[in-house]
Amino acid sequence: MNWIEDKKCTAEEAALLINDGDVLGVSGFTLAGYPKVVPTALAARAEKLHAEGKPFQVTLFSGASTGDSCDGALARANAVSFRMPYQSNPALRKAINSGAIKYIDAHLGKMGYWIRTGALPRPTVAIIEVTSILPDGRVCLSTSGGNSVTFLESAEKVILELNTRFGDACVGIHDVALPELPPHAKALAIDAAGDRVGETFARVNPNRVLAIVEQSRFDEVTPFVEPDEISRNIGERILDFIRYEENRGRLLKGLAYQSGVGKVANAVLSAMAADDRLHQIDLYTEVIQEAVLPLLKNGKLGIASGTALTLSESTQKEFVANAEEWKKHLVIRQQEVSNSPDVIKRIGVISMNTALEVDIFGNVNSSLVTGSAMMNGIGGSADFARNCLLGFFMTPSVAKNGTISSVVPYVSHVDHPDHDTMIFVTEQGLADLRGLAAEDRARLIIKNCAHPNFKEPLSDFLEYSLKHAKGIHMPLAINRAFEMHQKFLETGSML
Ligand code: 0RQ
Repeated sequence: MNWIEDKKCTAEEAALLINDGDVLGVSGFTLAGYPKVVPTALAARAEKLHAEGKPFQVTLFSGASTGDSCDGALARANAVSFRMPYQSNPALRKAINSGAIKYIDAHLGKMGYWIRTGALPRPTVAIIEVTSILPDGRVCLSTSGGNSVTFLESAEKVILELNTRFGDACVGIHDVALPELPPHAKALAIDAAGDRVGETFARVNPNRVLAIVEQSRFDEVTPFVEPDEISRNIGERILDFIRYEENRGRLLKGLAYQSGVGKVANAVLSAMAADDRLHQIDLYTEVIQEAVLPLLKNGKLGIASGTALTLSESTQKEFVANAEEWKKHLVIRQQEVSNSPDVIKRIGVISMNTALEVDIFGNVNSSLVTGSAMMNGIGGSADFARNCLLGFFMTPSVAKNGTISSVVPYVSHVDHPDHDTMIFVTEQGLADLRGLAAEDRARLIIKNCAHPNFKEPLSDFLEYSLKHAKGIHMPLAINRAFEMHQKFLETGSML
């Protein structure tokens, strides 16, 4: 019998190989390509041990968010002590915000690099979803690249989940390569979204593979929601602006696009697919999400390069049926490459990310509600925002039925400082902040982006700050900077 057959076992048997205090490195990125049965079995094991009064918790590293059968199951079982670097699962989020799980939100392009350079511990156990295993140790990763190669190379023990649901659909989609490490690392030769520099398969040392667990499950991704009117409005404003810049000769042709996660980001791509004046585009992005498909089906997609193929279940079935055709347009990379500052800069990317709130001076908060409650995390948004050629941050002007203004005097947490932001867009309008000093930025953001219900308190704050701030270079009166947030905390509304 070859080693592959030899190592096949059940999820429960594989879970027994994991010990209290282990550092797990799991595949998966924005609900694509994560292990689906071993984490659930591990959660059951943790619950049993807890019932016997025994401790059992692990550190959980991933590419980004994983599905409920991983992040959710482990969080509900109180089996995670520490999580990194991005999540979106409600049970996990609740545990993070209650203090039960320690969490570090990190730039997604840096996570693997930190492990490879020793800033973070190497995983003791890697649990990686693959769609095929070859006798020589080559494996085909499934629907995401994430940090899987880093985990496969650095973990002492490897557990493979062999997902048979995708057949050969993922073979040929991956470009498996990692950047060289300093000093004197050579640049990756990726100058266009479709350039390939690596191999189709990842590699694992068979001696370190302790278990292979078969399963046949699609990624648990919620169905695609058609964009609402506000999201469509924001998408159209971005497209209008891009066209305006191109007509003025201020925007180079041939740039690739990056689009963040969420319903607004989806709407922008949908608007692009429906726009007759938009010709073929490439994406050099992080998450290749459902909204990319209309572009593909309309013949408008050149190449979409990313680190995750995040599709609803019905679209995953379509992918399997049409894989040979779709794969001509898709490349999945490791996240150190999809989010590489060097590559993003050289390709030239138009970046579009979502904010929870923006302030009148140009800072952006994408992750922490009222500065303390974690939503998902910064994700890869800063990898792109700082290194793109043209960058948009978009948000509806109000949240929670109009009771919260997304434009505030000062953000309650800074993910993207004013040095890294360029253009803000809400359904009210667009503010091009490039080349504007602080007071001018503030006036433009209030005028163009704030909801009419909040223009007055924002202007009032600015005028007060211009009189009372210590320095007028940045007219920020600290004593009133969080007045709107404070009102929300006290009354449940900023109105
Ligand atoms: O909550 O669902 O309970 O109503 O936040 O907001 O408007 O549904 O928007 O789905 O586009 O998500 C920033 C979270 C936006 C996301 C964020 C509430 C609002 C709602 C979601 P409800 P919407 P979206 C690539 C790039 C960071 C990472 C990133 C995100 C919920 O896009 O996580 O961009 N981005 N990565 O009601 C309180 C405010 C609020 C607010 C909105 N000011 N205060 N609640 N909400 N504004 C991907 C990766 O890196 C992996």
